Amino acid sequence: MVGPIEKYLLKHIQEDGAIHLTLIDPEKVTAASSSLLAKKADDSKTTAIMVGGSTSTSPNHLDRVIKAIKRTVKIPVILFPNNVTGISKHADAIWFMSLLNSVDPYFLIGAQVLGAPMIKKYNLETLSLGYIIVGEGGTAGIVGRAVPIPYTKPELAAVHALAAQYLGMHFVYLEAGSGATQPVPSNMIKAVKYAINTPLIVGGGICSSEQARTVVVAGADMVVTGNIIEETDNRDQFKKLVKTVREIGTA
Ligand code: 1GP
Repeated sequence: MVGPIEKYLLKHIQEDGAIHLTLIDPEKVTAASSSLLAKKADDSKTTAIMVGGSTSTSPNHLDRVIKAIKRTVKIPVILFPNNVTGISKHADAIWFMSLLNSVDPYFLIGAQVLGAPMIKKYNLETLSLGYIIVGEGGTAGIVGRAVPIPYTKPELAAVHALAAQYLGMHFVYLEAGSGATQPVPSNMIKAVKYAINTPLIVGGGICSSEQARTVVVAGADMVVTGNIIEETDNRDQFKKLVKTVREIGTA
C-alpha cells in the first residue's frame, strides 16, 4: 500500500525529475535552531525534511525537535532512524529501512522488529527502504557495522539495490556517510540506476551545486544533504544547490 507521503514524494519526482531532501540531525540542534533550519530549508524549496542521526539516542529531544519543525513548516517530516530511539509520533512518516550491507542482524531486521509495534501504535506511514553504505561510510557505517561497498565496485552496489527491489522495498538509498570527503561517484549511481526501477536516493558529502548536479545527472531521483544547511555562511550556496537539483531534474 502506498501512503500519502510516499505519493507526495513520487508526485514531486515525477513533476520535477529529481527532488531535494534536507536532513536535520537532532544531536546537532536545539528545538529552536531546528525550527530556523527548517524555515531555511522550506524557503529554499526543499521537498521534505528528514530527521535522524547515527548517534542520536534521546526520544524526548527528538519529539521536541520534530514538534518545533512541524510548527514552522508544512512540508512533510520523515524520520530517518538509526535505532528504535529514532521513532517519534509527531513525524509524518518513517523510512522503514534495513542496512543491507551490515554484518549485524540487528541492523538488518532486529531493530525493525522492535520498532514495528510502536510504529503501528503511532500510525506512522512507513516508507520501505534498502539502505546501502558505500565509500568511506562515515559514522553510519561504523555504528551500523556495515562493510561499506568500495567506490571501485559499482556492480556490487547495483546487486544490493536489485536485491532490495526484489524484496519489495520501495526506495533504495546509496549513503556515502555524512561529511564524506567524496560523494557517491557517478559510475556507481549509474550502475544502480540501471539495475533498478525504484526511486534512488543519494546522500553523503554533497555540499555544492556542482556535486548535486553530478549526482542528478548520474541518475539520483532524490538528493539528501545534511551538513551544508548548518553552515550559516553558506545560505546562498544551499539555496542554489536545491534549485540545481530541480533544474537538472527537469532538464
Ligand atoms: C547522511 O547522506 C546524509 O545520512 C547527509 O550527508 O551531512 O554529508 O550532507 P551530509
